[in-house]
Amino acid sequence: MSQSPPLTVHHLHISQSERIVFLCEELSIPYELKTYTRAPIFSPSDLAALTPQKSAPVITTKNPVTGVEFNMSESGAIAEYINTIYGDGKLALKPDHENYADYLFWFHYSNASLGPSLSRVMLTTMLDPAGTNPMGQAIAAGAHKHLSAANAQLEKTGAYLAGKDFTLADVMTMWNLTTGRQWNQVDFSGYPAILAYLERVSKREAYQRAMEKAEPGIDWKVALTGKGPEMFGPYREMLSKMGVDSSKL
Ligand SMILES: N[C@@H](CCC(=O)N[C@@H](CS)C(=O)NCC(=O)O)C(=O)O
Repeated sequence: MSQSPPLTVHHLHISQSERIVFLCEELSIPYELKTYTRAPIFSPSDLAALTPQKSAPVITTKNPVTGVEFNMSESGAIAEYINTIYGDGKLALKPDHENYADYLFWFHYSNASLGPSLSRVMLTTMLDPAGTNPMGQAIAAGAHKHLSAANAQLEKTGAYLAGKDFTLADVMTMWNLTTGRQWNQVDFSGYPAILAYLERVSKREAYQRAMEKAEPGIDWKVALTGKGPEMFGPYREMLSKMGVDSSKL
């Protein structure tokens, strides 16, 4: 679309909104980036005021048909919106592509299965730090199941989640497998195809630009390793107040 309305991306540090910065860099579209610091865990009030969800990411843009300005949350919806309205659909496989089903599956898998399985690990870290509760063990096994599925798919494609083409599925999933690990300390050493994939995607200039812009305060390359990044500092402090010694996790 040649006359696309101006686009503002609201990014909360150490959050899945880095996906949207990555997407804009991949598409090489103009956007204004506004960044926010967690307060200390949840959204600060100015970000929370933008949508009823109070979450990140958010975009502010104008309806291209009516010209009315609006805010939108939910990263998967935002990714599809930007890719369609600003990116001419470049990062979506079309229905006549042989990997269309894979594309849809892995695009949705990120927020529907993989992400929630890792978030549940975050919760059991708080509730069952020793890992002795059978429910906690089932949750850890669930995360392993989803990571194994992603690992198997990447072993098969040797490239990206939907095959040889880089797509929105990869834009969505990178956060789960990198910075998102500041919220769950899952070791990826047993998933070699995922680690190779992280190296592959991180070599994309758009990813590097996005991480420099979105997270200038962190060494993002640590998140490409098996051990992964350190726990998010304010989260560690919160755990400590709850009596959880995160150094033992
Ligand atoms: N499913 C939503 C989840 C949004 C979400 O929970 N974002 C987190 C950051 S990872 C957030 O904004 N947390 C701060 C808060 O909820 O106050 C999406 O994909 O955008």
